[in-house]
Formats: sequence, structure tokens, C-alpha cells
Amino acid sequence: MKSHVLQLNPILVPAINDKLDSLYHMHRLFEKEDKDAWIREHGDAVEGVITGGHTGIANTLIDRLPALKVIAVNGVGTDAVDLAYARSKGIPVTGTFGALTEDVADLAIALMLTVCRQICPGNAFVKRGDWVKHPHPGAIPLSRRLSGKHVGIVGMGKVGRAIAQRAAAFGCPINYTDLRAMDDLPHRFVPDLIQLARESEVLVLAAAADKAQGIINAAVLDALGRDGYLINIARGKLVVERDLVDALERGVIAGAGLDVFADEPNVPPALLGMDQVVLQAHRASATVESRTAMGEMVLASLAQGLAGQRPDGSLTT
Ligand code: 8YV
Repeated sequence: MKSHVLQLNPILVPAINDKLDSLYHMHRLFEKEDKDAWIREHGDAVEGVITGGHTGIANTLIDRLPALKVIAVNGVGTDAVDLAYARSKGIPVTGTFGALTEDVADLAIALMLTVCRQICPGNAFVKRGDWVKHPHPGAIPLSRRLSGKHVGIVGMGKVGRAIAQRAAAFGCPINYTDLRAMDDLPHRFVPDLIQLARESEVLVLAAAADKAQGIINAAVLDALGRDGYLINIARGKLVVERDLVDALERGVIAGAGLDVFADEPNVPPALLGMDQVVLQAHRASATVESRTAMGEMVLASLAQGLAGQRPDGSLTT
């Protein structure tokens, strides 16, 4: 008999959706007009949940799914699931660890290059037809070099390491911070975040947000300084956004490349008009390659969890 699986966010790979549809009774909550009524009527039958990394699942919803056997997070950040709560209920929670590393690291480098080299204003200048109107070289200001800049990485998990590998190829000296030093890395461990920011020209956030909310505040941005850039491909809530807006407005830092925000899809309006800021709509893992690999891991987790086995890599059971 097919299990009932509740999907909280869209999956954009048709082949994954086809597999889900062939294996399970799929219920896509985001398509239901009255979500609350649907849960009330059908919540008892749901055995599996698929959700996104930054959207997770509320404990109140877990409570309304009494037959739940597995929560498959289609992402690597599990900060939006209360793991202790899921554990107390004996529900396995899985993530797609390793499936998106390369693409998230690629986007970090893309944001670094885009902000340093002012690619967006340059692109707009040409597309507006301004180049022919102002063909002299001074019409757009000089940008900044990325190669050789001191890069500080906050969070040396899989993604942080992949960013370090890429930045090293640009000749960037790399320092990092994390909960502890890692002996297998050739880079310098700087335990103090303010010191790391002071020694960095580009500060890249690649940390899990579970225990690190608001760590990037006015003091850290001050230490990063007027020639420094902030890149965030991790979680918006790592940053005190009003401090970031203030730092950008006052030229405390040079610019920022942001894929993630504290209250997505809401972006602080002040950022929208800033040339020194590049914004993305939480797209670091949004490639066919990553999303297909992630989808396959979700399928594997569901298969194991619904069969009553402990899914590989479960964080809770
Ligand atoms: C996704 C993410 O955007 O992996 C994560 O934690 O935030 C992103 O990869 C999201 O989880 C897609 O469902």
C-alpha cells in the first residue's frame, strides 16, 4: 500500500516529482487553498513529510501528523526543524548533505566576483545604452580585484571548505573561524570573529544558523571595514540586517553579496537601490544538478523512513 507523503515546498525537477508520484500518494500543501482544513481532514494519514532547508516544519504541524515516520529536509540547513522535538517523538530527520556543496560554493565565488568587479552596474550601463552615450573610460568607476584578497570564512563545513578551495585558486590567503580548529586544513584558525573580520577583505558566511543567530553585527562589520565585502550564502539570520543596512549606507563596509535574508522573501528595502550590493533569491543550490541529487536523497530517506528503518544520516534517531 502506498504511503501518504506531505510536501511543503515545490520541487523543481520533473523527474523527481514523477518518481514521488509513482511511489506515494503525494499531497502538495503549497497547492491547497485551505491548508488548515486539509491538515484537519487528512493529517492523520500522513507518514512522510518533505520540506525545505530554510522553511522546515513547525512543531505545531508535527503534532497534527500523528502517524509521521520521517521528515526529509530537501536541503542541508536543518535550523528550521526543532531536532530535539523530533527526537523526543522518535521521528527521523534527514538532510541532503553533500549534494549541493559545489553549487553553493560556486555561487559564493560568483557573488565575490560580482560585487568586487561591479558586474551588475557594468551590465546595467551597457544594457541601458549608456556606453555609446558616454564612451570615455571614466564613465563607470573602477572596481576592485578579487584575486589575492584576504578571505575570512565563517563556518568550515563542507561548503566552507569548498569555498576555501576555490578562493585559494584565486590566490586568496584564507583564515577561518568555527567552533574549533581543524587539523586537516592548511588555513589559519581565528577563534574570534571580530579579529577574523579585521583581518579579512572578504568575509564569507557558510555557517549553520542553529546556534549562531545575529553573529554578524555592527562590531563585526566595523572590523571588516570600509574596503571589506560581506558574502552570505548560508542563512540570513546570521546577520543583524539593520546593522548591515546601516554599515552599507554609511560606507562602513564596501559592499555585500547576499543570497539569503532573515525574513525571506522580504529583503530590507534599503538594499534594493544599492549598487554596491548584489542580491539573489536564495538560489545557491538552485541548479538542475544539485536539485536532482537532493531529490534523489529525499527519495532514499523517504523509502527508508517509511519502511520503518533509520534513514542514512538521520539527525535525530
Ligand atoms: C534550499 C537551503 O534553498 O540547503 C539548504 O539548507 O537553504 C537550500 O539549499 C532549500 O532547502 C530548497 O528546498
